[in-house]
Amino acid sequence: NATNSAKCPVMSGARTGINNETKNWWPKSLKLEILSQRDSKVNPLDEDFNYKEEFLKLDLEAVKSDLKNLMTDSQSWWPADWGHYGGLMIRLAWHSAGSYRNADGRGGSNTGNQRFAPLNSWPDNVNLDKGRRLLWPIKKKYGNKLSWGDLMILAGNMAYESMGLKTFGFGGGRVDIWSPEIDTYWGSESEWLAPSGVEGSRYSGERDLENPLASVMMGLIYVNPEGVDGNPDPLKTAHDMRVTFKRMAMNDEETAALTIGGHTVGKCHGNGDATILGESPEGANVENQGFGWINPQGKGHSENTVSSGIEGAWTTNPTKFNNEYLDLLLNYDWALTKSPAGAHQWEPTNLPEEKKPFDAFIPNVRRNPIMTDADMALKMDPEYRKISERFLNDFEYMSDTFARAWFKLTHRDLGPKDCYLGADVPAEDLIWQDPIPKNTTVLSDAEIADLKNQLLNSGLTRTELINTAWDSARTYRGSDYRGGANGARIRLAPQKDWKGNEPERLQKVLHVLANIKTQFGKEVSIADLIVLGGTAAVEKAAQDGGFNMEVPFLQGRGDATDEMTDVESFEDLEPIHDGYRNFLKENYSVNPEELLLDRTQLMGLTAPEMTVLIGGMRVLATNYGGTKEGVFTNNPGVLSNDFFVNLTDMNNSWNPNGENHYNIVDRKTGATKFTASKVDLVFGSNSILRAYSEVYAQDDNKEKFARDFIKVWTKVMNSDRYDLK
Ligand code: HEB
Repeated sequence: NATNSAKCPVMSGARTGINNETKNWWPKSLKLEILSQRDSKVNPLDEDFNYKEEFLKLDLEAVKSDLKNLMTDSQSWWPADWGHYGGLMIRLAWHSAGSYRNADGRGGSNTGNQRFAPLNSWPDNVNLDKGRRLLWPIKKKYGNKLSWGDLMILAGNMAYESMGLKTFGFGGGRVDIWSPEIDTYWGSESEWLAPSGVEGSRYSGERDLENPLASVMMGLIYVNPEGVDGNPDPLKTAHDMRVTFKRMAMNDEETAALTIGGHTVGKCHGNGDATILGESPEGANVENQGFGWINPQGKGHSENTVSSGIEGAWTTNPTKFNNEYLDLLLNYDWALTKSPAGAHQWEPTNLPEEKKPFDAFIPNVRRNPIMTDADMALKMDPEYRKISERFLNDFEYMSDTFARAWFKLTHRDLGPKDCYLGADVPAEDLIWQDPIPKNTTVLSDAEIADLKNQLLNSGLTRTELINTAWDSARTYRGSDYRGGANGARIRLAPQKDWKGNEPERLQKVLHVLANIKTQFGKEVSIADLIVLGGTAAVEKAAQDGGFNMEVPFLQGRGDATDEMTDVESFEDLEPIHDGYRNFLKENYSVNPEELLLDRTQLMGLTAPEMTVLIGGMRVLATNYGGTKEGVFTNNPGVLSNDFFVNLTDMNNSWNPNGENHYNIVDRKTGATKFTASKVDLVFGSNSILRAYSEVYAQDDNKEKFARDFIKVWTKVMNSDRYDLK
């Protein structure tokens, strides 16, 4: 009967739209799940699947030729403008790469994250779902050998090649993720495209954009095409462009080249009412099958397409890579108008009829070209103007600058060149790839043992050796595979002067290492000596703790030079906090334990790994400046599970004593035994971390603790060894 069939079946865990998860009851509980988002259980590929091996089996030339054919193979469900999908494919690639930001290395094209929310449904990504669906037959054909991440970028490249640009090259190697990223902060506004000034706005002061954000609004890739907060003013837009492109380490020339080269092809879409488009892909009904923004007007596509709301092409021949964009922009006058969708755009007032582009679908009808406020910025802003004029007068220079900037944009987050795959990888080394010279020396076991002895007997303390190794390795981030111990850039500016690296101690250690290097009979890199020093010291600390364990050492690191180092873009890698050494450069509005979590996620460690690493680092007395917080042991410098034993001991009480400072007090005697920071105590207060701490405090797990610590230490030291992977 009706009542019965309407009854809700029991399905507890799978119910959507219910807002009472633990996080909602207790918003302060730590977001530990960012450390397990890449769990193998969400990955449908075989456990031993290796993308690198698969990609190398790919017939890249065949894919490229299929992609070129696809460009002009117009499909009835989403016909191509002027019979060429190039513009759409380039915008797809650009938006896939353009979410990258240099501050934390997150975003970008290296994960294929555009398949998932929120990016698949960002207002700025409107109708890119069509682009990915057009690529599906190619993805289906080449399967595991070609990731979505690689396919989207390669499609952009082939679009350019088929329209006449000689691209700079292509490196494969982007490994797809299988669930949305939950570690990336995209801003705290709760409204799409919220203007500045609203609750949670990313702007403060005189238009200071919150770090690490690299776009001006929630749901945009960079700047608002209609002007700051939708108010046209090319000079103000120029400011926003400069700031946002800088956030991904692009200078003025690169920014101008990218925008010019980008808008040399394709068009904007706004021939209709933008307010009546359907839901975005993530919010749409099942029958839409992941398609969003269904357009109920006219054909719903072709000449009725509505995407950004701006309408028109920038150039006379929008399927050709040429210099028409700058000819039109600089040599003619432009006035502010509105598109059929009501969006602000600029149109020429004195352009001869024959320079107007044809309609993308209706034969023999010419339309006014358009410029967005961002395009006008390249004409009105004095700095951009100089660059634009140089490009107008030297198309070859413009093409080369663009090709290089496009390569940087699309490969910025792929890591060092060791990570690039395929026959189209350009031979030239580029400074933003953080090049490291190859080290071809091979040291024998005896030579390594000899060096270890020298390091341990050099007069340096265990702590000095361990901290130097740790500091050189901790800059590693799995978001864009930058940083790490290889290259020994800790010797160079800007790293040698970072407060967190304790410059004085660092110089002292480097001096001793340099002497060992000079006196050693064979070529050995400082990068290897730094890591070997830490490794030897950890091994000694383990032995003193009664654990006869070897700490593995992988040789072969090279030493980079100043000429190979892009100082400015390295500044973003400065550790302004490091929970592993109980270090905070300043007091931040974010909790120290949240900062630890963020760093841990970037380093690619799990929550149990974070736990054992903290416990080990504390008893090894590695705190910044030699402070005593969290050093819950009477034998500092000796590897033991004392941190966990004392943390979980109910004979102690934990008393706040100033900001981020606690006393560990003996309940019976009232004596203060140890002191602690919030980072230390969270391992006893957070219920999940406490569960891990208990594992390492257990009497039967003393040896497991030492083993696990050594394993994670080794993982951190080698996380950037792409030359071996
Ligand atoms: Fe861009 C399109 C904006 C940059 C490339 N763009 C577009 C549009 C807009 C824009 C609004 C329209 C969309 C539709 O469809 O509607 N952009 C912009 C801005 C910026 C840019 C604001 C910043 C400045 N782009 C850019 C870059 C690139 C590009 C960088 C590359 C390189 N775009 C592009 C293309 C297109 C566009 C290709 C076309 C698409 C089609 O055709 O579909």
